[in-house]
Amino acid sequence: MSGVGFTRADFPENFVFGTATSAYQIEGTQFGGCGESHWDTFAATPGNVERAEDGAVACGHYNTWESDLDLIAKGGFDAYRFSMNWARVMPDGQTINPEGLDFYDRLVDGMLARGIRPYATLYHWDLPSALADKGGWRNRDVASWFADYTEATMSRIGDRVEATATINEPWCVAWLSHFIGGHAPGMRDIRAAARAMHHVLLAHGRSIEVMRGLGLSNLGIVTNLEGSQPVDDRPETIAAHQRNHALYNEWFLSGVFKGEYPKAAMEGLEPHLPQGWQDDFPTIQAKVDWLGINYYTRKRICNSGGPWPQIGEAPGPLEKTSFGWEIEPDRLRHFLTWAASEYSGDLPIYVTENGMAGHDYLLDEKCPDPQRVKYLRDHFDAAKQAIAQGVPLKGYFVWSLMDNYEWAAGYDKRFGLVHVDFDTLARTPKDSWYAMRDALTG
Ligand code: PNW
Repeated sequence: MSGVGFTRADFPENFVFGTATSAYQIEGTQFGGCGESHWDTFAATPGNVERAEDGAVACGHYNTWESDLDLIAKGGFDAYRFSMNWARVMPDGQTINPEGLDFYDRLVDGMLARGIRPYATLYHWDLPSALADKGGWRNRDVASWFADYTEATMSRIGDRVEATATINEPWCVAWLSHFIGGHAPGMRDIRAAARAMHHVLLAHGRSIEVMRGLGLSNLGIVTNLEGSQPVDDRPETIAAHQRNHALYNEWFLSGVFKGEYPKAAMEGLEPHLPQGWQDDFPTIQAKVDWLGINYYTRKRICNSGGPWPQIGEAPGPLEKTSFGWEIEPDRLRHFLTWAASEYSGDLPIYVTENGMAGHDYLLDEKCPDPQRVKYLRDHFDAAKQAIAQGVPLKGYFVWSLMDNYEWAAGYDKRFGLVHVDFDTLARTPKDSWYAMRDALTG
């Protein structure tokens, strides 16, 4: 089988095929009166990001959005998942930058003009520095700040978007950023992490309430699920795996859909949760209309021997991407069936991100990326199997439209269907873009 191995006929009618990006990773914060976010300061601190690269220019999408939207339309995609940069909309975290809202307004209209359905994400990690300075996700007030930002943004574009997600990947926002220290603000502090784990869900709930108040519908949240595979069956290995699975995969789904936090994570987090946390569940459980799942890989978990949560990682035997992430397509099928049966029931589910980083380079003005084509073939196949097993999967967004700022890894981890030359900002569709186009327009 060549190409991505499917046609539209292999999926239910009206299945949404899309591609995704996020604001900070592509727009360029030096354009359009964008304010400073904690990612700018994090990137400026040596040791945090490869080559200290930042999103000042990124793909320059702020200026090239029209031709970038053309690439989505010509690729045959039905939908585009994008995010708004909070610091572009509110540079000081409070005052609206009209130029910022105008940009997203044009962008949404540009999608509609091309027949592309807009799937908006409110928070893909660009917290204004002014709010980070006040404690950011550690401060309970973040829920009110996020509610105000939601209101400002959605009262402007909400009438034209197809669907809206509040938070992208709460695990990254809370745990990766405040306990592991891998993303902004780069903290390694259990108390900060516990507070962020709770406040990110409170902010999500408040945001949903605000959007309901505006009369908007089709609202959801995007969680990232990662395979947690114990390296052996020793009790301490299994316990480390259970803590990892609870912190990574269960915490947010359990909060939103069950109004409780998983026991295996509570052991270490409960003493650090903000006072009165139990009373917030009615807000956290605000009804959502769909669930987004980002899936990339699995990790093999061992006991680190260190302090709680004792989560260690061991190298695995599966084929890897250029990020060193193991490729395990069947885990996507597993997570889709698991999320539906344990949490979201009949609610529509979307794969809001899936894709891989490659060492992609141009060769005679082409960009061959056979590993990505196969990756997509195998993961779309897994999605198809999940549907056959009864999962109400309604759409699938490939991460990413184009190579972009891959956070702490900077610019050399290339996830795009379209190659970007970061010196000239020239775009070149990769073989995977052509393969998707052939599948979607064939
Ligand atoms: C997701 N981890 O990030 C994000 O939503 C994207 O912005 C990003 O480009 C994409 O996946 C690829 O990385 C993650 O360390 C970043 O486990 C890091 C992790 C998980 C997801």
